[in-house]
Amino acid sequence: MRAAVAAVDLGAASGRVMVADVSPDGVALAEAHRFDNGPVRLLDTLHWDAPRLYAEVLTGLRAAVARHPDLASVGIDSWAVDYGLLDRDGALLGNPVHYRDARTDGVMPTMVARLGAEWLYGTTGLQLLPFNTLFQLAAAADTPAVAAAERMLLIPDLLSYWLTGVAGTEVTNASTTQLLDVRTREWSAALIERAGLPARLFGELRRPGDAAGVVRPGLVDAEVPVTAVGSHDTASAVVAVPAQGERFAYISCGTWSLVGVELPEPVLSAESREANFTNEAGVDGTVRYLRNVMGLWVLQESMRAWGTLDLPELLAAAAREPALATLVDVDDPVFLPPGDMPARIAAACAASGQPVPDSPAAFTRCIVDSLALAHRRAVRQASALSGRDVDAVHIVGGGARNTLLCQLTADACGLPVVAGPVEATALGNALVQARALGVVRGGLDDLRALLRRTQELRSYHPAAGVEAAWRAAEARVHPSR
Ligand code: ADP
Ligand code: LRH
Repeated sequence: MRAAVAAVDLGAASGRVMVADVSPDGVALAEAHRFDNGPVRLLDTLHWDAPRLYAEVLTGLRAAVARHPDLASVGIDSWAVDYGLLDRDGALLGNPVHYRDARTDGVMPTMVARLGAEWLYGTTGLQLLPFNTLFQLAAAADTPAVAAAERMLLIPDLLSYWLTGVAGTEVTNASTTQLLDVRTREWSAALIERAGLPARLFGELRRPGDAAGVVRPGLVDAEVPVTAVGSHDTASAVVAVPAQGERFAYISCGTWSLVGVELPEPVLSAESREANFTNEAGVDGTVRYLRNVMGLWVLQESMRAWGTLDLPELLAAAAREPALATLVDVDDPVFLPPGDMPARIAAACAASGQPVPDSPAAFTRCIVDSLALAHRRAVRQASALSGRDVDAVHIVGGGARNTLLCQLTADACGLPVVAGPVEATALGNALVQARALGVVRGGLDDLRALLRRTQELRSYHPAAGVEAAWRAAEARVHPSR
């Protein structure tokens, strides 16, 4: 038995519609359509262009159906936390706001003080990020849009609604809102009430593998069902980490680096809260225990400032620069909003008494070294806080193509790194659909074994004798810890 399924995967920087040909022997992935994504500023607010994203998804699905008239299913995933509000007629109340918009400035501390940091962590298990949906909705609570809204749909659910006319909320992405109960995986009515949010916004939850409607007649040349997948991109990416056994850490490495381990139960200790680790809902009831590391965003945004387009050339030049010459804390919130990253890096270097990088290659080396260092910290903390031993680090996503970052991450962690698949998110999305169709069977171990058989992976081994240099580097960036 085999089937072709379409995986719609929207990242913060680019989106794609991939077609996966899945059978019990393996999975072959082909691109039907790829398009840019990014913020659009309207007056003072940073938005996503949701109608354009929908149009791009349709273009991709039409191309997929043209190649596979028997397309068996579609699944949609995207970045987390952002949402559209629908009125009582199902109309969108304004273009969704981008999570990097400044409307949440100052909201998180106020809300956390009101709710209590311990209670909030004990209820949701989530790391504090200023853009969590809880804080976005709190920032918008007094707007006419919220007053008129009947339903909040996260981005993949919004696109799914436009395709099918059926509204639903998929649970892995719902877990990133900081409004879900970490134990029951249902909306936390107590939290929604204490946060002063309207309960009507939070509708029925779907699980990965659930049926989610059928693409409306006339949109594509076939009757294609939509299947709920791990609609949080990181949930789908973790499904496709080609690890064997459980002693692994993963880095889903793209705009963000999501660094952690997969667990059967959440970790809700005070130490975990203080280290700002999150317990997001994974596929098959797993817990994605991880922390957000600022990721390749810093490099993407620096390249925008330089007007540089050739990433491989820039990385090759960075590889020739001296190692660990300048280091910044990439997780400093100063790097979160869009803007002049090289200027912010230069300011951070000057403030810490380091030489300021003097070329794009030197800046890039600083970013990649600093990111590898942040990977080391997060991998080690995830392991220590969860008690899960880690023998290898898997890097999936676009960052798996960055050979310099992969090698430096192996060196920094003192562990072998397995890089790939680059399109892990689309693969995880597709495999969950294929399993719902009965084309493949089993748990995550079985899906991962299938990927190991068919995906090209590359291994990096830590260089000998570099631990002291990375330990010293960590002490430079985090002197007190
Ligand atoms: P997202 O889903 O967050 O948009 P991706 O997983 O698509 O991110 O990864 C995008 C990142 O992959 C880019 O920021 C870039 O740094 C990296 N990348 C893409 N192509 C290459 C390449 N040829 N060499 C090295 N890195 C690459
Ligand atoms: C990665 C991601 C991440 C979230 C962020 C908003 O694309 O989904 O897991 O924290 O976007």
